[in-house]
Amino acid sequence: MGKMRTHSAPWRAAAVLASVLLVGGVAACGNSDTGGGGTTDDGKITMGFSQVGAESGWRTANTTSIKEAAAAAGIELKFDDAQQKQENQIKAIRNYIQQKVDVIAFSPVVESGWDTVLKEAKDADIPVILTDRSVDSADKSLYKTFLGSDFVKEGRLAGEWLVEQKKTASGPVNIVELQGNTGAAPANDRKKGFGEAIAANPNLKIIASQPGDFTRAGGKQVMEQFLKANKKIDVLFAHNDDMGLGALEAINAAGKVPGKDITIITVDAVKDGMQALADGKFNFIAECSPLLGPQLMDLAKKVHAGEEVPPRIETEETTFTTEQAKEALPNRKY
Ligand code: GYE
Repeated sequence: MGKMRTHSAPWRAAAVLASVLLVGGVAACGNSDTGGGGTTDDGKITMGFSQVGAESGWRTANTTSIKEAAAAAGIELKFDDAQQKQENQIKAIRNYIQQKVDVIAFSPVVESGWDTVLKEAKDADIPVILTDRSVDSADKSLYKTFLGSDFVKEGRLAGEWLVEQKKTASGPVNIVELQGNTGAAPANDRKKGFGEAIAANPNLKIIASQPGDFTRAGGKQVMEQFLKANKKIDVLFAHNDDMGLGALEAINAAGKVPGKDITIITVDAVKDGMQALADGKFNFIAECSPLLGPQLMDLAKKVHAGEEVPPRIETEETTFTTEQAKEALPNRKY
């Protein structure tokens, strides 16, 4: 008996520990809406979505589109706002892997540095869909598809319009550029497309180019610097409407007339941008549609069912002049 007693204390401690762990485990599972499994008992698909942030009108419209489309498609959405930080996105994706969601979708804030976490999702057999922005991973098997715009094309359309406008210019045309957040696909690609297009006319020169992080505050602040440092600015190319709208304040404060003294070209065509264009403060917008929700939910259903999907699905978009903006504005959804 005595012997048993001496053994029973550590054994009991181990048993208590085991039951604590067990209860902890059950509690952890209880916290997850999926009960630790992928598809819930009612057959609902669960999607874990990591959003870039809420930096622009485009982003807000994109988030609304995704939430509404998930509800309409009967998909349970777990949504995380990464506040423009890659580390937050990686954390959210790891959480989704742990929760064993059925599908992970995300819009990568920057292009590089995703291989490790994408590999973890692949090893866990959870399909990943890239939406809006892409990654630069060489291994394309790390994700099922990329749904979004052709950002190089948007930059090129903006540049081609400017080349046409300035075809009779006899002297230098000084351009300043407000870039999106450093390392983001739309910042890299819009810069590339625009640069390639304006190379057609050696008079067109980018004299300054800085990130304004796709925000109004960033656009205003960087435009102020541009105006201080450069006497003659003929054109502003902003990688999105919000930065262009922020820049309007700086241009007005400097006593210049936006749309006249400085030609303004942006990308997105959200309502506030279209209004500025209709009012003649902007001169041209290359559209980028944020309404990706319905297509994303369709793709989620397909990859969940094991169906093949095309590796790249491009959003359809157009461009707007002032006249076209006036016509389109009343029916604009975002
Ligand atoms: O143009 C900008 C947003 O990734 C296409 O991100 C998106 C861009 C969009 O902040 O307004």
